[in-house]
Amino acid sequence: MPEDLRRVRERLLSSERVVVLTGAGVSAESGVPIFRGEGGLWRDFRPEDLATPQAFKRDPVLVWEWYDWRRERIASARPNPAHYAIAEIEKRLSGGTARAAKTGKKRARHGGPPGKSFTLITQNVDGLHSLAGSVNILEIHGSIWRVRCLGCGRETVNRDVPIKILPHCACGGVLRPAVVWFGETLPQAVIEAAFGASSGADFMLVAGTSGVVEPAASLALRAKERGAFVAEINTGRTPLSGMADATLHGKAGEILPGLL
Ligand code: BV8
Ligand code: ZN
Repeated sequence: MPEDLRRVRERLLSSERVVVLTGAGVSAESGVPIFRGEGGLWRDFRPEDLATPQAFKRDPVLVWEWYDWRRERIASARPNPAHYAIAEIEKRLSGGTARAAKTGKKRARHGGPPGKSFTLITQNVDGLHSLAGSVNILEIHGSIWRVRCLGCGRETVNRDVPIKILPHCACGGVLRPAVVWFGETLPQAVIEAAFGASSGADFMLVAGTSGVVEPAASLALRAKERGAFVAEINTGRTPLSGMADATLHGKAGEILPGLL
């Protein structure tokens, strides 16, 4: 086993408060297109051009065509070994939810024997982490399967593939994807939980993110500042690579199972 992988594995095994931060690279091997870099997202648009309230106001049909195309791709995607490995790490840290259920002891949401905790913070909106069995998840950019009415504000799950464009709410209002767009603040409670978990972590794994989007990228810096061991898994270098204690170069779906 390569030296750096062994080092990260040992560190993970001896850690109590583990946080994993994921980006689109973790879903790449499930066939879900990443945002930046080769195989980038859609026609010749940049996410910053489409994932904004201004873009939706200007051309809601174009933005819905983009989300409909992604929903279609995601609907036929399955979790890959990276998703399953992250779910397994959580299970081991929370003493295996199955065992917890057997002892009947009610474990706190974060599960885990006293002192041990696991939090998954994902920028991904595809829902593949929960499909793979992850439980304690903070979806900081929302979910592509939830929609919100611009009229009455109601938020519901909508899994129509394809979705009728332009979708409307029963109240007549236009529906938008319930995701966080550029220039929009992340839900206060979710971002507080994410910074709280990152501040208290003794180990953070950052996998498959280009580390350019804020405030997600700052979560890794926060963990590092507060003394966590930060390991990065990525096929390329990112602005976070310099501060990481270990950088595992390669595909998340191949490296993560090696950590178990
Ligand atoms: C906010 C929507 C407060 C959901 C997304 C100026 C004005 C206004 C704001 C800003 C500004 N300057 C900066 C900002 C902040 C802005 C921002 O960060 N801009 C960036 C572009 C500079 N952020 C915001 O606006 C955030 N809100 O700050 O509120 C505020 C409010 C007003 C004014 C100021 C501040 C909101 C951020 C959320 C934006 N929403 N998406 C959706 O449609 O999905 S972001 C979008 O990028 C996705 O959500 C995605 O999750 C996210 C990050 O991308 P990654 O996940 O990292 O994916 P990417 O393709 O980039 O990289 C993939 C990586 O994987 C690569 O490194 C690749 O090498 C690697 N890889 C590929 N294959 C594999 C792999 N690794 C391992 N294995 C593989 N197989
Ligand atoms: Zn409505």
